[in-house]
Amino acid sequence: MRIHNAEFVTSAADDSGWPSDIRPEIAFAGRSNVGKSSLINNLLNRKGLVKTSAEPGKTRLLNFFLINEKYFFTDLPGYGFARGDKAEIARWKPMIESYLTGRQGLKALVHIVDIRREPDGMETALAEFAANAGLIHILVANKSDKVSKLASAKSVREIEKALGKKPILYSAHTGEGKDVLWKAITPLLHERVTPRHAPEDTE
Ligand SMILES: Nc1nc2c(ncn2[C@@H]2O[C@H](COP(=O)(O)OP(=O)(O)OP(=O)(O)O)[C@@H](O)[C@H]2O)c(=O)[nH]1
Ligand SMILES: [Mg+2]
Repeated sequence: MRIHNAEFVTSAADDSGWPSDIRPEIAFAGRSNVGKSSLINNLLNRKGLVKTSAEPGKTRLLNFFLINEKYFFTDLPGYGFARGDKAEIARWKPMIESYLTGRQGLKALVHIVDIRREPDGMETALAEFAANAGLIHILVANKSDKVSKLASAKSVREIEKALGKKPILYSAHTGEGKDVLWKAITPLLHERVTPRHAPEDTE
């Protein structure tokens, strides 16, 4: 897709801060430091649109970006920057979960993992949560430039085994995988926005 416009809209901790207009929306989530913000910049061919950092925990709020004046991309805060920190999880979980279940217009969760890291229980929980919330779950293994072809094939098998699907190989530094990810996202942007219900409403 040709990106003629990409702009930051707002940051929010909860639904009172989400943009009020509803458009097709794609969210990007994953562990802290996996390269969520870098990947969004790479996907949009913008260098500094989304703030990135070598220090984990840079993105603390939900950040909304308006793309081509038509779609929202949301950069979600990462989890796991303070390993096992209960206060961190207590802040992160409701912020993400209420967004994933309640945000009208949200079509898909792009779940980003680090190619070098075997997925743990947090990753499985996020994938399951997205599916239960009725979202399309797109799995991406980022930082492919950091490993050899051989090591990356092995990691892909491990990630597939843990999370039940083959990830799209991506490098936010070289742009590997960009076309494949756009192919997965583009049709969703052209779908009609229909009301979503939290899982408990549908029973
Ligand atoms: N080699 C390599 N480094 C990457 C890649 N993507 C991101 N990085 C680096 O990883 C670090 C973290 O990147 P961010 O994009 O800030 O990661 P994030 O997931 O948004 O992090 P939080 O906001 O803290 O959750 C930075 O130093 C990036 O330059 C990649 O594909 N390859
Ligand atoms: Mg970030």
